[in-house]
Amino acid sequence: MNGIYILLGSNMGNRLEYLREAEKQLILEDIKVVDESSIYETEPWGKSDQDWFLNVVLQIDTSKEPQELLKTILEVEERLGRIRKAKWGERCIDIDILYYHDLQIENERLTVPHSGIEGRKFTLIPLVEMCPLELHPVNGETQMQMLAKCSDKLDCLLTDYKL
Ligand code: PH2
Ligand code: MG
Ligand code: MG
Repeated sequence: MNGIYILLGSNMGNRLEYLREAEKQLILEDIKVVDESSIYETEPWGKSDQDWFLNVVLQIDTSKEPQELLKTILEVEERLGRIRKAKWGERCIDIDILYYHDLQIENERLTVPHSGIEGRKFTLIPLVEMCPLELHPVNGETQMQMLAKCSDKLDCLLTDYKL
């Protein structure tokens, strides 16, 4: 995997505004957005009794090491008013690190590559759009191969929303 990829998600309030504001705040924190996927409207994964999400993947560039990037992301989530309730439950903004080049990290705060990539179409579809042939550093598969194998049947609809 060449690049740092993050996933933004929102399923509360003005979802598109939350995604836009999150991107703005990240840019203010010395994070450069190199590329962005389309925005997808996605059926809630893991906990179905909640509203649909908007999801988008950003490729970013930053001099921040992973732990420092995570700290910035948590600060931005907090600034946007995120309140942590149920696992997989509704949130006005969620920002997850998917890949940090080929780095593999596993500690109590952070798992990179993100452990949910292979099982979630709302993550794989935007990744396939951006970098179909990049390899997952642990399983060695391309984004496309993972999507082809993915058993997630939840809807992931292309929108024409723009950040
Ligand atoms: N995030 C979750 C749980 N479920 N479902 C969709 N569609 N999109 C998400 O971003 C999402 C989810 C936990 O972070
Ligand atoms: Mg998440
Ligand atoms: Mg998160």
